[in-house]
Amino acid sequence: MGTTRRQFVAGAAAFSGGVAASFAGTAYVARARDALTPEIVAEPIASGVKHLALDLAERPTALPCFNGATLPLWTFEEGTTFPIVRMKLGERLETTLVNNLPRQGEYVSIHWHGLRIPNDQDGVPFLTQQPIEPGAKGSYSFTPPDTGSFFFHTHCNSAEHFGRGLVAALIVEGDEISPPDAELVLLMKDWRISPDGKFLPFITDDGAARAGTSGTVRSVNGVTKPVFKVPASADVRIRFYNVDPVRISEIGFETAEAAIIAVDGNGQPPIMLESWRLGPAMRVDLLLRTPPAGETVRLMDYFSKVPAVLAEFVSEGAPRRTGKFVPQPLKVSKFAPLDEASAEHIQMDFSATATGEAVVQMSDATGTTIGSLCLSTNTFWAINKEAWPSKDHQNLGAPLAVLKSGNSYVFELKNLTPHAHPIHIHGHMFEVLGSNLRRLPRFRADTVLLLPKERITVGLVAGDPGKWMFHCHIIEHQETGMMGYIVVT
Ligand SMILES: [Cu+2]
Repeated sequence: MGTTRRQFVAGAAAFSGGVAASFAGTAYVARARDALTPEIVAEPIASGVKHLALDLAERPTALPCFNGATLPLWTFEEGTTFPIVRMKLGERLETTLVNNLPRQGEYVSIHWHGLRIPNDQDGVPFLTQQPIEPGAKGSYSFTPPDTGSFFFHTHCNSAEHFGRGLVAALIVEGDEISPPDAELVLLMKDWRISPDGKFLPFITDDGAARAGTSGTVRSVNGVTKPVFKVPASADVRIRFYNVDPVRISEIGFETAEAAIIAVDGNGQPPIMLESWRLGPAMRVDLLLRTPPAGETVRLMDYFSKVPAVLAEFVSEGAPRRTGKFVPQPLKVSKFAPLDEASAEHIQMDFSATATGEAVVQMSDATGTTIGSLCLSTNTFWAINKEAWPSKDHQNLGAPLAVLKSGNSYVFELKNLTPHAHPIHIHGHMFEVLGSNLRRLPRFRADTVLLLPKERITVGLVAGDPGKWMFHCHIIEHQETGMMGYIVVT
């Protein structure tokens, strides 16, 4: 034998489909796709209609992580804090929505994060639809073209909406070649709660002008360090979501073997997991080989100075699998191939505004004035020197770029700030091509974490015509200027 596969991959300078990489100090190995497991494209597995009725309202809720307090959450339905909506590839999603939020002027619209759906269903107030006012109803109808772990949220006053829990998973099934032994959906979200059990302000100038205003209580599925029972010696699929508006995490298991099988819903040649960074809105699907019965595995967040336990998994029952862990890849979605040779290059600079710089200089920042009308009065951030919204809803300003549907583009995302920014594009998936700071595997994503001072190139083939938002998903950054739109004609 001599050389193990892992050593071979790690030692190869360039290896088709995979690279040995260092992820900002944390080594991981990206495996090349096994020649025996070619990519299989996911095809529709069902037809018909999936109905979803959303009733956005304030619902006093005592989550386990609230330590006995009951907080006025805003949720999509009675009885469930984070709905997990499942549908099958090929089904049409028909959503009805009623806005019963308790505040006058609290407009809503639903954005279906990561889904390549027609622009008029994308759920951006004023840009793709009129917002739905309190007491009013709305509807959405589309057939998701891709399988994967997606989610939905509102797109106006989002820092407060995320802060009050208004977020839900949308899972499009049909990507499994063979089913795992079990599946878990984990939604990581912090809460901003005072010691006496009240919500703290969801936005602060001080936070918005820096890395964001952090939560005070951590949770996964509303529980601090939840413990999950899993089958022993089994392959368990974990759909991990970072739905916090602020937190950047770097997840990994302390002991067990696991592989990344999808990023932002996109099936990937499995990458053995050492750790993986997720900014707000980013998702990763993992396949975990659980230990023998009676043993526990801990999912950690290594990003914080002191690694934090996110969740524990306790194995039980008869072993499901023997032999070494060979992660089964997922089926993949169809994408028009990126033509890098002909691609037009477009620069996107992410920077602070003069106001943002000034706030950072202030030591005693006061409360803020982010309105619920989807406009902010403070602009701390800009893309290509334009802060959103520059004027008002009737005058959106120029698009950041005008693309032609079907043509290939390479964006150079340049972070001129000392903070990380998870950059999200609506209605498309980027192909991450490279970074000036680190070696990355090539993968598809709808949200790319741009580290301080980093330059990342991403490719995309322009999709459906329309106005597509392009913004940082640290919600306070988005709401204080780091947002714009791209026109596809
Ligand atoms: Cu940002």
